[in-house]
Amino acid sequence: MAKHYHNLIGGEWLPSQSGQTFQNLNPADHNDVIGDFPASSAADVALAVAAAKKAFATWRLVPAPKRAEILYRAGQLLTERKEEFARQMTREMGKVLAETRGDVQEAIDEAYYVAGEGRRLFGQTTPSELQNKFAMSIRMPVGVCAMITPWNFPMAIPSWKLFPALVSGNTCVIKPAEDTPLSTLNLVQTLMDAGLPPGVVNIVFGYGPEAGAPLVEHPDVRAVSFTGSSAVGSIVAQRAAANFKPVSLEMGGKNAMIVMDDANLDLALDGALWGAFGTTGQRCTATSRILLHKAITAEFTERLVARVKALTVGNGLDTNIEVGPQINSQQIETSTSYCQIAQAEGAKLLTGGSRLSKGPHANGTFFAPTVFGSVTADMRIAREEVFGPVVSLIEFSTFEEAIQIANSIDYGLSTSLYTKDVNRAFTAIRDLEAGITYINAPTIGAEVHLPFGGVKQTGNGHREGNGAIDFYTTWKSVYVDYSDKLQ
Ligand code: TXE
Repeated sequence: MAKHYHNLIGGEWLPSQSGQTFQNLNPADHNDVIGDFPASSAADVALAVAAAKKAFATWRLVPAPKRAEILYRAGQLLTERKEEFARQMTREMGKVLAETRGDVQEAIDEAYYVAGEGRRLFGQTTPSELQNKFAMSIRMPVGVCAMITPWNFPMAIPSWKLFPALVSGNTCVIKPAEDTPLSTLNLVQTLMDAGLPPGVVNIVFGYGPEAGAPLVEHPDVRAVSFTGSSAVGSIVAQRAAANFKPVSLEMGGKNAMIVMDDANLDLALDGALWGAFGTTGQRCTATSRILLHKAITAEFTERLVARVKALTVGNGLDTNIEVGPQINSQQIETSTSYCQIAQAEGAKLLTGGSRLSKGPHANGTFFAPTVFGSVTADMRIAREEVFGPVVSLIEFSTFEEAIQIANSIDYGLSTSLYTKDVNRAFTAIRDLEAGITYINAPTIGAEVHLPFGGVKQTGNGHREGNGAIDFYTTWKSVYVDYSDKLQ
């Protein structure tokens, strides 16, 4: 019997106004139904925004250190519930248990980091031009904030958005991805259990065009934070701009790992496996291009393909499994289609390349870990985001050529260089066009207290990590004139 879940609006769990629902399935086993969730529409969004607006009147007056205490308590509760939530997340999202534990841990880290901000939220004092006049600027909350989130980090990403918004005195309406509603519900339920007052965070479940779009457009929503595809990000940005709302956009990546001829190849191979096949390649920071110096191409390729062939693919709850399913059949279609395009363009399929649908894979959306060799920088497989377990190997001759290839795409999120040459390492840090650069580690994300974001079509700035408070606050300039006369 499927469990029925409801929207959280003003502290009450409510079905959608229309009564419509959608089913959430385990991507590793479609016979396993996670539950039914409300398919919300503009009417539900309107109720949620009204509840958030009402709650803002009092939440903004709660002192920031007190707001922070609730987040700290939420961090403690998440720690107690980590294993339970990780297991539920693997069931609904598919990635292996070690990774879903990491996803919950990100939310815990964010809670403790942001709780500290409650005692900072620093403003500035500055000299005035006039005598006996005190000048300062203070941070103010922006009001009701909307969060639209994807399915690949279903607890971490909502926490990066909700927690800094809350400590800053805002109230929130979140619309999580339709593939992972339960993990976001678990996060918000924990906030409520930690003492968050009703209406301060509201959830509307449902599909993007029906529930996400009216949220972006609602006149009482003052800021919008979005993570997802570039196509939807562009729509969200335009709709938000039409209503003069600030918008934070975190979108795709086509992240390059450069392996020089002096690199520690054992380290680079481990990094390549984790970077390309962790989260089944469904990370915005996934290593999807490995740029190999011609002196090591043959050895690296042979060793990588052997390791990839040995990866175990299956249900992420089984601790022997290294790669879980893709989230849904749409993502399988995308991976399949890019594998066909790559071969048509002349790339060489070295392993994988198709859906796995027999035996233990029969009821889920599994894709074989895939490696393409002989890829050139102009091929679509080298330029466009696949968001699946598919990696391309591109050979280069010089360090300068590698940097040029790495930068030759429309995205700019995460990059990495494997070398022992300190001069090249620092040159790469300076010249790689990306929000994150790793030396001797794969293209992964950043810890919560560092800025997270990218350049070019990846997004519009570092508005997560330690840049988030800037997004969720606005400045007020304040003067106190103590001259008691006209100056
Ligand atoms: O993302 P969508 P999808 C990329 C990745 C993947 C592709 C598609 O390339 O293959 O996106 O994934 C909501 N107005 N990333 O389809 O559609 C939607 O309901 C308002 C990269 O899941 O962008 C969900 O909550 N909202 C990414 C969220 O937007 C709308 C992570 C993202 O959905 C909407 C995920 C609309 N018109 C996918 N349409 C990353 N950067 O990590 C949809 N949504």
